[in-house]
Amino acid sequence: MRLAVTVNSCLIVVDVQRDFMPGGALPVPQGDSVISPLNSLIELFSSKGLPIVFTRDWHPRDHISFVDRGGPWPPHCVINSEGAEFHPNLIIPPKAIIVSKGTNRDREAYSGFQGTDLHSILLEKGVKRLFVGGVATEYCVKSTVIDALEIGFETIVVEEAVKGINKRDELSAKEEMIDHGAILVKIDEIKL
Ligand code: VGL
Ligand code: ZN
Repeated sequence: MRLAVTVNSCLIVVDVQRDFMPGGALPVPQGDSVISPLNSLIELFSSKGLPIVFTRDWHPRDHISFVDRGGPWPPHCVINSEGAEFHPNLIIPPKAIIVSKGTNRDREAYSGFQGTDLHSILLEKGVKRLFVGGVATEYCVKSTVIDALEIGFETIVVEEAVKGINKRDELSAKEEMIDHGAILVKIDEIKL
């Protein structure tokens, strides 16, 4: 399947932050493998003047998802910490749109749409088609993709640009996204 980057396309880069990369607080094994394909997409969208959204996990230090509050995760992506920074090799163009999520101490937010302005930002820009990459496939990527599909965006997941924490969960997440209407493509299937 060949898919075009149309004038109403937007690239969504999910949570490519230090804490989700090898050596971070909540690492995705080989999570940094997404950076090079993402940078290619970022340069492509940039050169076409198309919008690029970078979501980031952005938690208060006493966030509900952290183990000390009975949540499943070690502390990660604490607001303004080094671990919350985008990976240093990720290209962040000057016009990048940054969307912070999980900012409410009492609410978990895996999806980039949850408790953010992402939907209205995309509407305002006339976006119809989303290309998505980032981490983790079975958490924030999956939730963002399913929310996007439920809103009605055409949603394309770029295989080389996503990575999961756990192989089996990643596989079922991909099936779940496809069941909701997502299109999975390899990066060289994207028509320039
Ligand atoms: C994520 C676990 C906890 C993610 C965020 O970005 O997929 N996973 N917080
Ligand atoms: Zn988190």
